[in-house]
Amino acid sequence: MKKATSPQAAATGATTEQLKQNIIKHLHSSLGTDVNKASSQAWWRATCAAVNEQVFDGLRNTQRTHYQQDTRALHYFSLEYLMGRLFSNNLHNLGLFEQAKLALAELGIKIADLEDQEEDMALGNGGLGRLAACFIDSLATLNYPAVGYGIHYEHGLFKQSFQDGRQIERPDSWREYANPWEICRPESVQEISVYGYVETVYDLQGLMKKVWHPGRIIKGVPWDIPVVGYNGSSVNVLRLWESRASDFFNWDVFNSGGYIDAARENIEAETISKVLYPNDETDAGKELRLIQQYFFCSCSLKDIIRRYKRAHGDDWSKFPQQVVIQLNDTHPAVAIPELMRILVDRADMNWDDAWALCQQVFAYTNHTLLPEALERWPVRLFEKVLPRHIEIIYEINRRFLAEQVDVLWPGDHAKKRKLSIIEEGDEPMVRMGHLSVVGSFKVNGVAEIHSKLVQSDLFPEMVALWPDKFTNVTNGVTPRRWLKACNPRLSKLLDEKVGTGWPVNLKLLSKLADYADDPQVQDSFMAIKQQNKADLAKEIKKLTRIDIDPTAIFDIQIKRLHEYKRQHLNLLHILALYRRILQNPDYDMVPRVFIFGAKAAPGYKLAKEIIYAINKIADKINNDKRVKNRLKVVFMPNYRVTLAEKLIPAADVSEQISTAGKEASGTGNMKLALNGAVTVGTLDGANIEIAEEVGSDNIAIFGLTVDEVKALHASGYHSHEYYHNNPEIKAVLDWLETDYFTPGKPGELSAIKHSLLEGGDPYLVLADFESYAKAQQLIDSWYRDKAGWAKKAILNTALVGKFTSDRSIEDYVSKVWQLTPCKI
Ligand code: BZD
Repeated sequence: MKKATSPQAAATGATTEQLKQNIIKHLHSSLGTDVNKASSQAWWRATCAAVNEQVFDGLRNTQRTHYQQDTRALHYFSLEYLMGRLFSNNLHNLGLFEQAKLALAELGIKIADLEDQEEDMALGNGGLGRLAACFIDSLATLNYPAVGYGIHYEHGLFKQSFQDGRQIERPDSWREYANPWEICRPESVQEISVYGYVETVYDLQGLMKKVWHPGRIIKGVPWDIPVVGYNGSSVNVLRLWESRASDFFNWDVFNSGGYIDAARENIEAETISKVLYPNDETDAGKELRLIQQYFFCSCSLKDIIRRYKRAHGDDWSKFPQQVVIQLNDTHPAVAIPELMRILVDRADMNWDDAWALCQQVFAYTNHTLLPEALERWPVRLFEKVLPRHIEIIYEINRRFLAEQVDVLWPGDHAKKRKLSIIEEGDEPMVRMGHLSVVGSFKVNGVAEIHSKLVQSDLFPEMVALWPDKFTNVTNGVTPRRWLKACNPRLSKLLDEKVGTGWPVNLKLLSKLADYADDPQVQDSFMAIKQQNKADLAKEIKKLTRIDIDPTAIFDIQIKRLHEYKRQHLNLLHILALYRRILQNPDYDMVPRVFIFGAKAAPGYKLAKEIIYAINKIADKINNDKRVKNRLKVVFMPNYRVTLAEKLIPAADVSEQISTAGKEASGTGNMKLALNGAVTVGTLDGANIEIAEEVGSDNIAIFGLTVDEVKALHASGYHSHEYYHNNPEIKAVLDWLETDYFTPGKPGELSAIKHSLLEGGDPYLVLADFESYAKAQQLIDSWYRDKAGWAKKAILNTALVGKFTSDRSIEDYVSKVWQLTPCKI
């Protein structure tokens, strides 16, 4: 008998059937294979091609609508976009995931196997790059006209593996066999110049003009990646520039007989977009990095101006109405003098008008207070690479000091020295932060406390000059990727309990709080967590050969490896637990698995030593029978977006333990809480706002506050005192110097102890140890109460609706960008 079908089910059935036909069509016509012999790669590519039919429809519609309505648009300038995989994300956002799963199942293919065919698009280091990816998702979902601009790196962030516990880096080749989501746009190629010299000439009226004679010309080839908004909204574009040798320049050299030289120039030009710098939070200071920054800024500005001129010709008056550019940290700050150059040298605009225009176009987001991460470029290097731009920067600075600084603080030379865009010294430097503040109409930090510190500690005088320029936009994460797609079990429960609107209205999750005491909902919620943990345990076994107990507490710290993030604080506490177990075989603790995921910058020695120590200690603990499974330590290799998507749904405890004042915001903290993990955290970055939302019963806060950190440093911090006064600290640090964890090789793990004692413990690990251990004890006691824990976990998911990147984007729109949504 035929079953009655609802109209909805019938529509789903029709799409499923159509998808099936399209996949087969693409197997034949795009992949040149057929259902009987297609590899998983071929199935994946054919499915991508079928999905792209819809993606490109949306893209065309969006671009046509924006063009016809001549919309004001945001241009997000970022050196990094940490996109991860796009397959399931695009299917979810198009509302096609279930149908695709069914269509493939009917063809005998498991969708999960196809997902694994895709390499991560890892064009970023960490939080800053992932934030850019979340923001472009939200911009498309909220129908804001926006383009993301960046670099089409041939190699993204290195792949990490371990050899005898030490980090090994291998190149990442994410598009070795072509990436199905990107489209090359040869019709929109740009050319940019570097090196050379500047000539001063006078025109017929006797007016002085500067003419830059470049030493080299480089071609920028744009690759477009469609950014699919959720549920039938816009499809925006991420435009990434690839560098090539300019045809024009090559021919010149070629004709003068320099074929080999031409080939070398080719290679040099192509080097620009070859590789992502793997340093987070340190200034690379390398010539190639400056050229990367300039290359993508110049290409992007020319692209924006080309599009503007198509609608407005040479009338620049509407430019600030139509164009806003957000600088993702200072990395693209060279766009400011570049726009000045285009306006003054090329468009013959007078300086004042050009500067007024610039200051209406740029806005700057600061992501760090760490001194070593604040970008500064040697003036010498600027003169060599961008001789005209350094002149422009000098002029911006001269006017700024004369017209702003000297007016507010007449004759105050100390102020001038402090505020100057050029830092004096043996090696004069360009301060990119200063340049960004001076050239922008808004400056924001990324969490309340961080924005306050940007104003009080980093740019207090700039605040005095322009009090309204400074603002806060707390970070957020896209709930489409970080809940709906990565945690389908929890998503289904949420659909049932709060309705299906939550992916675009995350505050709806607060309805779940009504069920926090409901035993049935508690059971369902924790059963889901348990299933996710079982899945992760299998993955861990597959990747590391380590067996873990899926009923233990899963305690997760995932982020770049950095002293200020204090993975070594976590490690010292693990050592303390291990020691307690050895000293007291009956030591009573809820079994816990500590899971790490982190890449260290290849040149960051101590970070690599910390990885090594964690691996060595893990090895010992995991194989020690006396531990009786109370403790396991796992370091997952090659942490990246795709791994985060597997770890986050399975976390019970989220480690957010940076020294107060050091982590600008954090975004992993938001993802973990959203998926029902309880945070152990300091009052730093967005942890503070998470604590405000979830309440003090549902988060374990510990450690010194920002003010206490400052006071301790001011009064003189002596880490030795903590070492001598706390026997547990002393014992675990001394342990590191023995050969207990590295048989026959004493001292192999002593770098950590050394940095904490002789090194002065700059991030106050020892000062926070005791308080941290207490917070962990609290977690242990909370977890013993099953219903109590379930309630905390549920409330974490229910109460973090604030941290959707949709809210961040709406904040930027109202405080900075002033955009109007454009429905497609
Ligand atoms: O930016 C991070 C901060 O450390 C986090 O606190 C914050 O949540 C995120 C997003 O705002 N900063 C970075 O990730 N920085 C880098 O990756 C980086 C990359 C290159 C050069 C300097 C820093």
